[in-house]
Amino acid sequence: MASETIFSKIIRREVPATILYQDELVTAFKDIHPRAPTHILIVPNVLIPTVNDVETEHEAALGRMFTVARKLAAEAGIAENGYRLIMNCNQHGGQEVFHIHMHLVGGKALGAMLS
Ligand code: IU
Repeated sequence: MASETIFSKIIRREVPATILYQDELVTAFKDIHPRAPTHILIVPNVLIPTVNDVETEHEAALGRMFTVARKLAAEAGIAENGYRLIMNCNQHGGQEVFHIHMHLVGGKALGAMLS
């Protein structure tokens, strides 16, 4: 079984975090080291270490991550100007915490990522 990360403790509210949204499938909280004026992490409550471990049984949580991203982007006032959703996978993708998470980043012009 995969090892828990600090994100499981945040989900269970055992360690402090600024939680912006939580339901039975996902939790969203402010990134502790924001790289933009808005930087939120949206995570499934169940531990999925990397995108390589995603199974069909996770599809409800993965879909909810997008609807929560849309809702939080609107609440943050960044929907119209736009934002970026990022999921890093393993070493080459720059993944540091092995509990999958969607970065919702915005509030400034981010430029082209793949140039
Ligand atoms: P990555 O995609 O695994 O590289 O991103 C991990 C993110 O988790 C990174 O932006 C950290 O700042 C963030 N983070 C956090 O918000 N709270 C924590 O306790 C830890 C990491 I550890």
